[in-house]
Amino acid sequence: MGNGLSDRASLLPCVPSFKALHIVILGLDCAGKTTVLYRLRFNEFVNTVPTKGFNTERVKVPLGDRRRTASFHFWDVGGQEKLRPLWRSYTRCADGIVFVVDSVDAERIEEAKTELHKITRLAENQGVPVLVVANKQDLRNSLSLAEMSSMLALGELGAATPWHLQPVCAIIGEGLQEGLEKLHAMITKRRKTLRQQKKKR
Ligand SMILES: Nc1nc2c(ncn2[C@@H]2O[C@H](COP(=O)(O)OP(=O)(O)OP(=O)(O)O)[C@@H](O)[C@H]2O)c(=O)[nH]1
Ligand SMILES: [Mg+2]
Repeated sequence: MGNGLSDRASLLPCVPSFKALHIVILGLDCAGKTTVLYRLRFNEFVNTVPTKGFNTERVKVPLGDRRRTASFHFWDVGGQEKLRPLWRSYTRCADGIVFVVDSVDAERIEEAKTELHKITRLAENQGVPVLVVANKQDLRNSLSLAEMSSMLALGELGAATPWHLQPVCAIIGEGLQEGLEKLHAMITKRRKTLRQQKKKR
């Protein structure tokens, strides 16, 4: 577990990760990004502190029938407002984005929407698949998936951005495996399409 310094941030994300998929975990502060990361890495709940820079972990995720696995290299970047300008340097060579939203933070869902649309609209992120994690679904007053989809205006993400909205409880890990399988499928599909387009040229 490492909580890196932000001044190293622009240098590190593009370090070649062999065959692992480069996945960036973004979202507002306190959404549950680091909880997601450590649940995936250690398969247990880890108490977190606000991320001042980033955390990074490689994780092998079982797929489908569990006979196949995929290697993910996750970059969990702090979500505080002053850190958000750094997000762009992490998504520069991303295969996918995991965007974590706090399902009970109705007050800041508009802010989450703005950040989600801002990052997916960047030229270099065109077509990069997004797994939108509706986190904290264990809490009684969490918004429904339909409400979240509408409040985040997922339908307006643009035809170029494949996305999937996944209900999750990061504390116990519920929904994470399913979400990552969906993300992996979207990435595989995109790569296939890009290969076919390249062949046609
Ligand atoms: N009830 C509940 N609490 C959660 C869940 N996921 C995370 N939390 C709590 O939410 C708080 C913030 O979690 P973090 O993972 O530190 O949030 P973060 O998005 O990494 O925040 P920054 O590092 O500041 O960007 C912690 O107290 C977590 O225990 C969840 O699924 N359910
Ligand atoms: Mg964090």
